[in-house]
Amino acid sequence: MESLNGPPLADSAMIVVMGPTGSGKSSFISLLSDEPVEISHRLHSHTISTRPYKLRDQFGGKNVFLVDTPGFDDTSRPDAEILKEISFFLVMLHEKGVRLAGIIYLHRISDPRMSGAATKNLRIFKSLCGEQNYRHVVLTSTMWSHDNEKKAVEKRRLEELQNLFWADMIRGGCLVKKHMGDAASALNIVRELATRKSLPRRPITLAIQRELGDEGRTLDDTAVGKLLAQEILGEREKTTRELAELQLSLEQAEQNNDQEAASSIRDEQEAASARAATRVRDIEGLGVRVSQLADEQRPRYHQTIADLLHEGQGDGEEGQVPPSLIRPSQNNSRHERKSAGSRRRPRATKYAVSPSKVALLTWIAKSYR
Ligand SMILES: Nc1nc2c(ncn2[C@@H]2O[C@H](COP(=O)(O)OP(=O)(O)OP(=O)(O)O)[C@@H](O)[C@H]2O)c(=O)[nH]1
Ligand SMILES: [Mg+2]
Repeated sequence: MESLNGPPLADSAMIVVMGPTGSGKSSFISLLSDEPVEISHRLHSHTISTRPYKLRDQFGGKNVFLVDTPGFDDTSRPDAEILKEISFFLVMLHEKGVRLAGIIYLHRISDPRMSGAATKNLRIFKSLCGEQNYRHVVLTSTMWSHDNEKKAVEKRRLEELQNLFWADMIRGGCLVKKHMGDAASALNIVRELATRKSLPRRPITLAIQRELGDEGRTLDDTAVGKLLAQEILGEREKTTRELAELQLSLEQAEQNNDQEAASSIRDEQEAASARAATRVRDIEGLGVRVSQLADEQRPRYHQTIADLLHEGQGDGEEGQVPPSLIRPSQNNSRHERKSAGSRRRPRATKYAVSPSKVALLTWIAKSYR
């Protein structure tokens, strides 16, 4: 393992925040961090959205970072891409000996039933985490109503979650907590994992960190990779059935000489074929080791770091980012245009770097050269 120089991580702990899209991960983090957190802001897929945020409070003299992650089943990005991004980040933390204090898994209690997306996110989370780490997980319900009648329904929903969907995880040691939407409630949940008393003596090793990092497996040979490949295959079979049905409809429309219907069916066929092809590529893309993942992820880290610096998300501390990592992107024309006519020194010449984020991302991007 490398020594912890550069970012102030030697005496820090990370808590990863996971959960379906829209479960309130970024909002939860924003209650406890002074750094700007993107909430419901669609990040371009060429930047990374697994990002650490330093909390304003310390716990037993330790800095604590909450790591925001994208949810699976995001309509704008394939699950395989999201898994690669999260896995790489987690494995890098492990390789560098950064202490992981636990995981907060969020679930929207206002949802009337356990949707396909919620079930998928939970399954993926369990495989990525591994049962041996359940005692470092806080299952957290979010978005509780203030109305008493609705709250009573939500309480029954929580009981059902505990008795059914979360039962095995609770047996394995997961804690269950309610997040009431305010900072005090969020802090209470973080405290469960971050206080000196509750910090595990040795850093936790998640299943994905062991399999991909320590055992050097390819992502498709990890528990979570296998699970995701199965999910993608299931979706592909659905698309294949859809294509067969569309073909029958097309033949029918042609027999009836209905040109308009035939043309719209052909469009649907084209879209479905493209979806099927993407799924094949997603499965093939999972056959990577961590060094290949690093090659894939590094350009996106460079892009994110450049974006953060240009957006001025630094907290005013002077740069620790090697200039080699600040690669002006092709999309930086907006910034370049802005600074071209200005007398002010362009930001990129004197970095206002947030050590808690930019330096950490830089540090991760430098791995596996
Ligand atoms: N009522 C209520 N709304 C919330 C709460 N937390 C978040 N929201 C809202 O729910 C929406 C989604 O919240 P986010 O924090 O962006 O959720 P996320 O899990 O980060 O979503 P992704 O980044 O898309 O995966 C936003 O409109 C928030 O304002 C909460 O505790 N109560
Ligand atoms: Mg978010």
